[in-house]
Order: sequence, then C-alpha cells, then structure tokens
Amino acid sequence: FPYIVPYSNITFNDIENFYTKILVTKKNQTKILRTSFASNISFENVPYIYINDMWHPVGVISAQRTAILIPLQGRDFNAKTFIFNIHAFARRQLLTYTILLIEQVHPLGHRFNKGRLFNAGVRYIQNQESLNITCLILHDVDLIPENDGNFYTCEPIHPKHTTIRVQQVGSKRGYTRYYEFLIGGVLLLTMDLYKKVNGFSNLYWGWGGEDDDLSLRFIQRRICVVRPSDGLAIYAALPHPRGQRNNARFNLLTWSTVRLDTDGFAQIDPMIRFVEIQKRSTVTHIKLDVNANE
Ligand code: BGN
Repeated sequence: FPYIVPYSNITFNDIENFYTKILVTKKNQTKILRTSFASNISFENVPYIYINDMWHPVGVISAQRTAILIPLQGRDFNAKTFIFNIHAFARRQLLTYTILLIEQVHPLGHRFNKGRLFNAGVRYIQNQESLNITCLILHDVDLIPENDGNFYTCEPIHPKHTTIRVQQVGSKRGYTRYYEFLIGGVLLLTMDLYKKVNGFSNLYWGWGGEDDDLSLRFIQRRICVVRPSDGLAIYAALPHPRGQRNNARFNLLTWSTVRLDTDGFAQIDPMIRFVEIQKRSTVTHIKLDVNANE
C-alpha cells in the first residue's frame, strides 16, 4: 500500500539547503561543497507519495511519466550524491518519476558497456507495463543539474540534450562547453524516439563514442536534437577516477549508420541477464550481466 517517506515532510528551505550543498564522498572522505545554484523559478512545496514504483506529487497530475536511467559500474560514491540531489530536483519540477540504477556487475573486471545498460534499462521499463513511462531521461551518474529552469520534460518529436555547460565541482576553471554534435551526459527522449533509432549500439566497450554513435543514428533518421538555453543547461560534475578508454571507438563510429537496424535495442535480449532487481523507494537498482551467451 502507498506510503510516504520522510522526504514528503521536508520544507522548501530544507530542499534548497540540500541542493546548494553537494556531498562528495570518495572512499572515506566526505566533503561538503557549494554549487552555483541560481534558481529564480518559484514552486510550491508539494508532498510526494510512492505508489507502484513511481513517485507522484499529491494532488497534481504531471504531464509525463518519467524514468531517470543511470548506468554505472562501481561509483557508489557518485550514485549516492546523485540520487540525493535528483530527488529534490524532480520534486521541485513536480515530476511523476522513478529512478533506475542500471549497474554492470558481470562479467567482473570487464569494461563498461553503457549502450547495453541503457538498452537493458529501457527493456525493463517496457516490460513493466504498469509504469507506463512516456519520458526517458538518460543520465550520467556524475552530473547534477544546477538550474530548476532546465525542465526534465520530453519533447514529442525531438530528443533534448541538456548538458551544454559543465563545471567540475571544486575546480576554478569555470564551465566547459562541448562540441555541437555531443548528446552525451543527459539526454531526454520519448520511448518512440528511442525505438525509432533502435536505441544504442551494443558494441562499445569502455569509455567514449557510444553517445556519438547515437547522435549519428538521429542524423540518419533525420531527427533533430534540441537544447535549452545556455543559462539553464548548467551542471556540476562530481569527481571520479577515469574509466578505461575504448580504442576501437573511431572504427566503430565509421560504420555506425550501416549497423543501425541490426545492432541496438531490438538485439539486446540475448546479450543480457538480470542478476538482481532491488526495489527501494528511493531507487530501483538493477544489476546486470551484460555479456551473457558470448
Ligand atoms: C568525446 C567522446 C564522447 C564523450 C565526450 C565528452 C569519443 C569519440 C571520438 C570521435 N567521443 O570525445 O563519448 O561523451 O567526449 O566527454 O571519444
């Protein structure tokens, strides 16, 4: 039966306090740092209720039913900070939402395959029909949105890329801007759009390129990506050690569009095995073997 967790009792000020401080926990260290939180968007302090694996604002009907998908391998220290901050952010925007941690736990020591994790996460959502998700948010675990005007809503015919400017927490170098083509970091899109491009390629092992591959898929299907304005699309990046690079990424990208229909979401099932699904009110933690039957 539905129950309300302590979050629903906290006030606007509490949430804002949480938000202006980012907890960085790396191994045994815990630091509290301030971000450049600069919201001028007003909102009400609406209580939230957890029903059938989704968080709902009480007395409000959200326009969309949103799933926030976070692929990861290890990096628990980032995940905790992320979850803590993203709940408050989603509630200030009155979203009806669920958060899925999609973790690669097997094979052990194998390089990260973010594409497979996203494809698996979307398959899980599709199989849970009662969730009835209309908006997918593909989110890096180390990025915290800093402006409430950066709306986490899906556009009907355009994917939305929201990580335009990113600032390392604790760094004095200011915001970094990436290249026009980039869609990595945070991407919002409908289930229909995800299927239209056959999701992500399953072939990228290690850091880099899988997002550029998805970008090429959109171009091939003549789908334009939109972005919020510069001032709104700002993020704080949490510190973490570097992942192993994928040296095959340039070759893979060369032939990306040729593989669109035969390498992606439609082909994911035999490659994955759900090792464990842990449901908590704060997060559904899906643990995966991403190299099954290979
Ligand atoms: C790029 C990576 C992206 C990554 C961004 C931001 C590649 C492919 C080279 C053609 N792309 O360089 O995957 O999201 O940096 O860090 O490595």
